[in-house]
Amino acid sequence: LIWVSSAHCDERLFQGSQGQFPITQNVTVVEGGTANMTCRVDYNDNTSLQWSNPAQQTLFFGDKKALRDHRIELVRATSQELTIRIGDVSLSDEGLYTCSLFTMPVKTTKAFLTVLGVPTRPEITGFTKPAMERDVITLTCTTSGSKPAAIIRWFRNDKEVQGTKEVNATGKSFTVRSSLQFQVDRRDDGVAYTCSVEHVSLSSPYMTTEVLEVHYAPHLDIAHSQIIPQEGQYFKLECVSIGNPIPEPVLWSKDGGELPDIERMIVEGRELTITTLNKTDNGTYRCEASNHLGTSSAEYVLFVYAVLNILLTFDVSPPPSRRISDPNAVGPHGPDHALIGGVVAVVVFITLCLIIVLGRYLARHKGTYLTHEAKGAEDAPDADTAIINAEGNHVHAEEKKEYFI
Ligand SMILES: *[C@@H]1O[C@H](CO)[C@@H](O)[C@H](O)[C@H]1NC(C)=O
Ligand SMILES: *[C@@H]1O[C@H](CO)[C@@H](O)[C@H](O)[C@H]1NC(C)=O
Ligand SMILES: CC(=O)N[C@H]1CO[C@H](CO)[C@@H](O)[C@@H]1O
Repeated sequence: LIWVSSAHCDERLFQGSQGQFPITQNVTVVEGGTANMTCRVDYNDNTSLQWSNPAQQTLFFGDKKALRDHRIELVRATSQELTIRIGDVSLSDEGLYTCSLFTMPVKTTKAFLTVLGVPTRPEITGFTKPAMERDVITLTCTTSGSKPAAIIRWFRNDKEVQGTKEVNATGKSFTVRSSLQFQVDRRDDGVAYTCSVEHVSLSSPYMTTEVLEVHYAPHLDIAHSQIIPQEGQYFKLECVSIGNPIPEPVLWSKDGGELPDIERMIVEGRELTITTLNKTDNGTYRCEASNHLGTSSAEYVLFVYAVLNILLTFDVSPPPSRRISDPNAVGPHGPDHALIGGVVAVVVFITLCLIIVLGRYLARHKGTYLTHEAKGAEDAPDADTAIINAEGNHVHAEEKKEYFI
């Protein structure tokens, strides 16, 4: 600064602009933008300034335009400054520009014009829609026109994953590719893959997202409405299926054959409903479904418990809310009175047998039940039947225990 002011003060002492070099600055501009190139001298006695391009062609000599290029305009031409403007800059405009001060000898200073190539929006290729499970696919994200080379990042949903990078120079700019190769499985179905392009010329990254669709063979499961299906209850099996495309229809069968054609059994889509369970319903139920990739099935072994219901009704009589039952459960539908009579007879017999068994079981734990055991033993008409029933229904005896607690 001291030197500058003294130069101004001692104009006469200073022999013109001899010894001075013009001052310039490097310029960076985004492709398509406008570059202002400024050249200054601190002291000048009307010596001309000149800008020339990297090809050494003169652009402006003082305020005189030398090159016929409509993109290049004069901004300011004074004895101390020559500023020009280059519009619609292209990558080929990049290079060393020279500002010359025509003293004797000529003094020159160079300024580098950097032109940034803007990357194109990323494109994702290699998507097969839909992909089949176990297919190996390669997703490639491509962006071209960047200078310097853009950075590509991949995200699986929101989690970053590493791709394989490849950079190729095309002319003065770069084509950048990044590939992801993987074997797809059903967990990739519906997953979003995002390619993000970052570059110095972009204020926020460019992003492209593709959602993967994966087709896979069905997988079936059977859900049931009751943990302990009891005679007379409403019972529902649902064939729960996953698969893409959704496997449909669902086919039901029982013990390897067709479902019995009875009113109590209703098939509606993936649901099999038995309105009133009967001992004759026990067996292996199977549902089967397929899509174009395969077939799957699931099985449910139904054992209809008759005794548990009786125990709860006759022996323990817990409040209805404590009974194991589905809220949707429908109670036994009133069969005719003769039938009820028969059932009651059977029920009473089984109950008596069970009282013996349960009495024995409970007697080991609680003394108060000894009376029941004695009474039951007396009333038992047939010891063998009692034992057979006892063994057959051991499970229910344990179930019963739960209701006592
Ligand atoms: C201008 O750019 C050129 C080429 O990139 C470099 O060599 C030089 O140091 C830069 N000058 C300044 C002042 O930054
Ligand atoms: C169960 O089915 C059999 C034969 O279909 C029938 O005789 C019996 O009464 C049914 N039992 C109940 C509890 O509905
Ligand atoms: C088809 C089937 O599983 N039937 C069974 C029903 O339950 C009785 C016992 O109560 C078995 O003996 C059957 O085999």
